[in-house]
Amino acid sequence: MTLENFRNLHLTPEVERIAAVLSAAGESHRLTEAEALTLLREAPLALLGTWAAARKRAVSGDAVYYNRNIHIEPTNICVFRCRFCSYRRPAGDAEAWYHDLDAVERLAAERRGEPITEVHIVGGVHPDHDLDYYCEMIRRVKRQLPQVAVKAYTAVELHYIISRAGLSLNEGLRRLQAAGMEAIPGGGAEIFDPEIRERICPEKPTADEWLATHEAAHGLGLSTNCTILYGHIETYEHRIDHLRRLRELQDRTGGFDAFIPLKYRSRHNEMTAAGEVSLPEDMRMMAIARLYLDNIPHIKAYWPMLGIEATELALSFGADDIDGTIDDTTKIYSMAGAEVQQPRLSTERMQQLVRSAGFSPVERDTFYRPVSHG
Ligand code: V47
Ligand code: SF4
Repeated sequence: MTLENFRNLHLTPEVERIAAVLSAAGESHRLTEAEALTLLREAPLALLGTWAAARKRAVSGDAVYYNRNIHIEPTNICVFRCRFCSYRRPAGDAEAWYHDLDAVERLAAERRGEPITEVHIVGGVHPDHDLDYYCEMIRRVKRQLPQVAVKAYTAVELHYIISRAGLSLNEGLRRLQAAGMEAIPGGGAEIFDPEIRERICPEKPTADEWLATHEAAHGLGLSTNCTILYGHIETYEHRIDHLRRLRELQDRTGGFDAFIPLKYRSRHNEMTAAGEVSLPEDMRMMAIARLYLDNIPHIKAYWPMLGIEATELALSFGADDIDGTIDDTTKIYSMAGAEVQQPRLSTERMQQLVRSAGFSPVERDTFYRPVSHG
């Protein structure tokens, strides 16, 4: 990419300097935090899109990944009270739900014979269960669906369960892995900055605890994802600080498969007054993630949260993954006011979405291996 390409864009002097560095050094220049911050603040959207899309092509070529998955959300009863959460309910509330182990196993059994490759288990952090219960839940899902990969429990749930068991993270994760857990979703990261974290989710495990949980998982060879919850009361500095901590951990372990920028959705929670950021702002975040997180291979545009049209657009801003078919099995975003109220996409619709953005759809499993059903 030469600077010539951007001659007719109005660049601030600092963006122009970064553009010169990037066009001279290309892939070999690693954005500093200060540069990432400047780009997030000042770079024209067209420039961010061009760079991020070029970086995406260098990493995954034409491919955009999707999978066939379902979510199981065993409960929305939770010991924590995150202020951005529209999903949690206190025990006894009319809108609280709880599926015991038999019910979870039935939910899995209903899917027998379907070509799904992943079950994503996530939910509230229930006060009453021990580590054996969570191990048993994984075993029961695997008993019904032996072919799927179980991606289970955020670092927040894991940290809580394992510390209550009085075990080290390593030992607790090892037991869950032995029960059949193969991957860990990226939730619970929110914003690492301690002041913002204290204001939006004061009771949750700290940033260091979240990072330590993923580091221990990487040490055991578990695949994990990472996220940010952006677009509420945080500043651009907080976002870049968050990405820095993820990039540093990834430099040490290489264990993150994908980064998922989660847009804060503002309905029906205590932070409604924060509002929601605009579509261009979502695309800036997507592009900066692709450019700054040069060591995380996949950037996921999570369609139930972004909406289908924004997801298609995100593929021109560095995303190379759109998550899965889901089949109306998650409520986290619909309860927070996302446009998609019954998240379900056919594989044909996913492929069409990817093609109309100019890419080639590739069905993947949890570990980004191509899947063919022939
Ligand atoms: O940690 C909760 C977020 C996360 C809201 O790893 C909200 O593949 C926006 O992490 N507005 C859980 N976001 C979901 C999650 C996830 C989803 C899909 C794929 C993967 C993956 C991980 O949902 C929570 C929190 O950050 N969340 N409330 C809200 N109002
Ligand atoms: Fe509980 Fe998760 Fe909601 Fe926080 S975001 S209150 S941990 S369900």
